[in-house]
Amino acid sequence: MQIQIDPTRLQSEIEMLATISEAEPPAVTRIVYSDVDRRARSWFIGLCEAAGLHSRIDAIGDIFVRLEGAEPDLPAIGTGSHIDAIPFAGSYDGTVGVLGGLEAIRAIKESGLHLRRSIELLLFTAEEPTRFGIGCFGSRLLTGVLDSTADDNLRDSEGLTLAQLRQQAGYIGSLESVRLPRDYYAAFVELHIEQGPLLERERVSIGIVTNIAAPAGLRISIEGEGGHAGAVLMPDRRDAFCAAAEIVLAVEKSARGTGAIDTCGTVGKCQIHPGAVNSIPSKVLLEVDIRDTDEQRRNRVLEEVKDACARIASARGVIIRLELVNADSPAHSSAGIIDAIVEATEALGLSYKKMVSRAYHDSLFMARIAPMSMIFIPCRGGVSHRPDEFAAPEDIANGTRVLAHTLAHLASQ
Ligand code: HGY
Ligand code: MN
Ligand code: MN
Ligand code: MN
Repeated sequence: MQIQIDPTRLQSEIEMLATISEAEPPAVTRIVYSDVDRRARSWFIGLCEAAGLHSRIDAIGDIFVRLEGAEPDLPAIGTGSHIDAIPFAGSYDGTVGVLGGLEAIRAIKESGLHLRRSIELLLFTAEEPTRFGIGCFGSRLLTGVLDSTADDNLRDSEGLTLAQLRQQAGYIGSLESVRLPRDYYAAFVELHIEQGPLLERERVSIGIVTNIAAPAGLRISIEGEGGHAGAVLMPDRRDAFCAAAEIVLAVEKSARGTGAIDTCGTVGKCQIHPGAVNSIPSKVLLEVDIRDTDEQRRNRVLEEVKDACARIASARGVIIRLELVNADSPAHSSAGIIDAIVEATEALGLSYKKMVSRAYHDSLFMARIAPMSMIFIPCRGGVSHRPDEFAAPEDIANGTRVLAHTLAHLASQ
């Protein structure tokens, strides 16, 4: 089954998409429901239309691009990823899966292959947590992990709700209409850069994901007592930022202390109030990301952080409040999908390794409604979420070929 992708076309589209950004190249900033996000989406729909592919958009902006099969009522084979990017990210996280997915579908269409099942590319409205503090809110709504209360509960840093933002972006309709039925897809396969160093280090072309680590998000607010940096003497202080600093180190200590390399703890966001150099911090807000391939081990870290906060609060006389934003279960790939990817990879004469994904992806949630796996390609130095993120054109082409052959194989069944 020979399917010819067009690597030059694909590469130029990846480079073009990278220019639709709020940040100066090579950095990419593209937050969901921002103007650049909207521009990127309409540019993408233009590509689909130019390829003669119909698309539909749901009530939060997820874009579905379908290549009809001979039996359109059968559950389709799904693929997809995201184009939203955290501030000062790179050009490849998510976009390889969206544009590689489009290239795979175009190549299958151009090959003249008539397949039983439809193949559907899904551009998830957002995968990154930047806007609402929770990752994958699109795929959570698509799979019922979040329900329609998200319309008012998800609120960004300016206090705008999901309902307001999606309507401003022109996405109307009820949130209930977003949820996909359980048998909507017969399989879901996502192409993504590894966001880790293993494939490059071991000179392996393709990663086949066996399981996706489970993320948990905490919001921790610390309330102390502010005051003049010169007037309030050290013994009289209840400095919220010093308490926060102890919490940050407690997160690191607990994540390092599980004895497992798969446990990660990060405090990636910190807001200090009032934020003046000569004023003692009275309030601090921390956002914490704790993840692990083992759910129990990850939950133990959550408990240890909670205990540390209680200790720090009483020792320092500050008030510490914890809000659990999310604590998701890990996802396991389906053996059948892994086999299909292995078969396509071997048929293309490429090397591969089975591996864990420590980054989370929309596939973490799609696994709840369809058998899933992921195809990884190497990224230079394992770097991601940085402007110097890089995937070689040959690796992107290899990943797209494997995806195309895997989708065609699954759609013929
Ligand atoms: O954080 C993650 O794992 C994903 O890149 N959003
Ligand atoms: Mn990312
Ligand atoms: Mn991603
Ligand atoms: Mn087979």
